[in-house]
Amino acid sequence: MYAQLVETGSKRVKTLEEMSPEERTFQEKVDAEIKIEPKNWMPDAYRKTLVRQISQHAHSEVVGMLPEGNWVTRAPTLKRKLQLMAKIQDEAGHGLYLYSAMETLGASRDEEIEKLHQGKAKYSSIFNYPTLNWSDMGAVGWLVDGAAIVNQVVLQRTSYGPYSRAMVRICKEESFHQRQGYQILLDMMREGTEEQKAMVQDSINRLWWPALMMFGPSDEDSPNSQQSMAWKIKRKSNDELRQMFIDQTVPQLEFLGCTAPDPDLKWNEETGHYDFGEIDWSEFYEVLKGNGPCNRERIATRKKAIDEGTWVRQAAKAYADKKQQKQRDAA
Ligand code: FAQ
Repeated sequence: MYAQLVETGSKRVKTLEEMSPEERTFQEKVDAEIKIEPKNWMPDAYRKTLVRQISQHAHSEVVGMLPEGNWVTRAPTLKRKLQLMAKIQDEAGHGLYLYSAMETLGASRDEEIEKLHQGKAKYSSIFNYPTLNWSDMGAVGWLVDGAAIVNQVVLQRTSYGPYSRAMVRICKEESFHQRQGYQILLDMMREGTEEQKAMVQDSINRLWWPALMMFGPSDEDSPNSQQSMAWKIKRKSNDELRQMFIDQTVPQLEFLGCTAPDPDLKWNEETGHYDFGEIDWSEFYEVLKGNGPCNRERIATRKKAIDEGTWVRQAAKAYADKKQQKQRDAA
């Protein structure tokens, strides 16, 4: 079906017959699973969609460091502290790969970051929730990185070459993140006090639904999905990925000895999947509008980091310019 569709610049998709020769060649290439590379011709709307998605993804990685950064100074042991610091540094690296992949499309990193600071660019809704206790570090690793992996494993096959290649390395690192998170929770459930076990359940109660929202609106309410699937930017729909995540996570939840805050969650023998309750989409859209528990704090923190780092960037640039001038003088 998707081989028959191509972009129009609006949310509508058109058939192969409606396309210009350039658009048709592009779509045939995508359908043949040939990667699109930066210098190849591409429809403007394909480029825009990728800049939007990759910049949002990069912003998510960078803003995503903040809820975890909150716990570095309070990690319970040296080993946990080192693991958490390594994980947070990995997220910074993911942000950098992704901004670089976005720049191959001709977009400006500074401009996209400025849009984030002005509240014009989105980042994953999940990072607008607070991290209130140590077991949240476990739940973030297990649920948030777990959800991110389900989405990103599929993105390794996305049609744009630089994005797909960035995903390969990112997925490897996210797997370590997910395991270290799960291990934190397992240790607390196996060796912890009753209070610590209750803490784990509390983290799951708070982060379960926001983790499910990471996959985006239901397919029928997702304005970008149809076109993004036609271009093979997205390879599976929001609802398909959400279901995959639930199916793989519930057995892990049971192994922990915990429960989900969803009375409707149950195995369905007929479909071979877990049924689950209705997501509170009004909460999701409120968070997207900037009204989540931590939206303002997250953006203020990112702005402060950029402002306070200005002198470092200026000094590094002045040094690089000087060095280049010296090389030119010597030549
Ligand atoms: N939060 O039409 P759709 C991580 C927006 S990385 C905020 O379905 P699309 C690692 C969407 O952008 C997590 N906004 O959109 C980590 C669109 O906005 P528009 C990030 C959301 O793009 C772990 C509008 O709603 N991962 O966690 C969300 O086709 C731990 C309509 O939605 C990625 O970004 C949301 N949850 O599908 C780091 C993966 N959902 O058009 C630190 C790449 C939707 O107004 C610590 N992205 N929106 O600009 C994707 O796969 C897709 O962009 C989706 C959304 C699936 C997120």
